Amino acid sequence: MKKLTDQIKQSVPLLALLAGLIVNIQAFAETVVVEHGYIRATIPGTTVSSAYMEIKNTSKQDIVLIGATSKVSDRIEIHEHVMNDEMMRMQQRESLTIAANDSVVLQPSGYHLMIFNLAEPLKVDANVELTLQFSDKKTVNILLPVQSIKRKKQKESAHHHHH
Ligand SMILES: [Cu+2]
Repeated sequence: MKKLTDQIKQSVPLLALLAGLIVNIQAFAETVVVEHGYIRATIPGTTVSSAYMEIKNTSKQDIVLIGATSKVSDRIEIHEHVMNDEMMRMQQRESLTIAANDSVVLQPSGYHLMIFNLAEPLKVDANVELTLQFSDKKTVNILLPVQSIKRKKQKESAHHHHH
């Protein structure tokens, strides 16, 4: 049982790598590299989730992310967290510019893709196809593994035991 769990854990970085490879297949996507991507598993009783990743723009022109689409949801928004009266709040952004030869990180408490109206819960170790929509009708397809925040914590503590 322990070995099986280890294998599942190891498959997560592999899938992130795969997401990167799939991105490279398309023409425009050759200049856009998505790494460390994942989607949060849904909390029981909710129909929302969020996606995180690092988007690298290796081209000499700025690119502008304007949204995302997926079969799992009809409403995905670009969000950011802002400090408001010493409270962290989420707000929608119309777009997210990734400067030439630069990258933007979508991460908890920062930028993220907010996924609403999930028809089915997202379960750990499933994969979700997402199409990133950029200005000028450019798109990049990515495959993101579903991860739970709980698992990440377990991973870290397991790592510490090795030392
Ligand atoms: Cu949000």
